[in-house]
This record gives sequence, structure tokens and C-alpha cells, in this order.
Amino acid sequence: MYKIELIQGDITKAEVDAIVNAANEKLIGGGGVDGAIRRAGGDEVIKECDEIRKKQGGCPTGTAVITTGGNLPAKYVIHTVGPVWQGGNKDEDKLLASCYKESLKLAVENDINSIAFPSISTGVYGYPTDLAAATAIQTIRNWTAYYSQKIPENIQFILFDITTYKCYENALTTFG
Ligand code: AR6
Repeated sequence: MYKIELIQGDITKAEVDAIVNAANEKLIGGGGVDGAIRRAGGDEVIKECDEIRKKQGGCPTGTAVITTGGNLPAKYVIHTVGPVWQGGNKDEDKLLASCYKESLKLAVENDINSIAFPSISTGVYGYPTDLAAATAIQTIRNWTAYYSQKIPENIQFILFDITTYKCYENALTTFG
């Protein structure tokens, strides 16, 4: 049986098989958690992102790709692209749910046993954190209930600030 764990901290320090990056569609380094992961992961992560962009044009919103972890403690980085919040009527909820599902699918395909997510879309992309947290927790609960293949045993959320942490804590209490 898997468990969901909430941690306040820096995802680049996580000692897990894979960390998830809140990337952009071009897989070209940005700020926020993406910038931090690229800085800590180094050239190898950046090179593999460049190769994916050359091969398939990038990573559309709601999908995910996987690279090495480079210099990170994590073996892999799963890059997913969350939706930009546009008021809630542009399928933001479905697209955010898809980020979690596609990331977990890649985890299963790569025998990943422990995975850490940041709070996707709630920084630069402006998604209200309480709504994003509810979607994140509900999606993982539903997905793991219906997905028969091997689920990572340890699913972490690594939240940078206390306000974000509290939103995920509320969501886990409500939907966990
Ligand atoms: N560890 C954990 N969480 C972090 C870290 C860290 N080291 N640094 C920031 N956060 P954001 P988005 C939190 O803006 O909204 C990039 O430029 C942050 O406090 O990183 O999905 C990409 O290239 C917030 O709670 O991601 C895209 O263009 C959360 O991570 C765009 O930003 C997500 O904030 C993606 O925007």
C-alpha cells in the first residue's frame, strides 16, 4: 500500500527515485521550481530536455516526459506542464489532473518506487493553491484506486512555503 507524505522544503534535495518538475511546453528553463531543478540537476538534465524538444517539439500542457536527474539526489526528473490559470473554465482542472496521471504513468513504466511532486501550476501559472491541492490529492487517490500496475510506494508533495503546505494538508484531510 502506498502512502502520501507532505513535506515543507526544497524538492531539489529530495532523496527519492524521481522528482517532478513544473516545466513549460518548450522545456526551456524558466524560474521557480523549474529553474531550481535545472540549476541543481546541471547540464545533463538540460541536454536531455533539449533532445526531447528537438525530437518531439516539447511537452504539451497536461503531458509529461522523463530525463535523468543529473547531479540531483533523485535518479530521474519527470517534467510535466501544468495549465496556466485562466479563471477555471478552460479545462484547467482536467489538464492539472492529467499532469499527475501522466507523471505517475511514467513512474510505473520506469519502476520508480518513490516520487516527489511540487505544487504544479500554483506559482507563475497562477492556479489557486486550494483548488490545485484538491485536484492533486483527488487525482492521486482515484488513479491509484483504478490503476492495477505497480504504484510507487512513497508519494511525496514537497511544498516550498507554509501557506502551500497548509492547502495540501487541508486537501489530504478532506480527500485523503
Ligand atoms: N522546491 C519545491 N517547490 C518549489 C521550489 C523548490 N525548490 N521552488 C519553487 N517552488 P512555479 P508553475 C514552488 O512558478 O506555477 C517556470 O518558469 C513555488 O513556490 O515554479 O507550474 C516554468 O518554466 C510554487 O508553490 O511553477 C514555467 O514557465 C510551486 O513550486 C512556469 O514557471 C510552483 O511554482 C510554471 O509555473
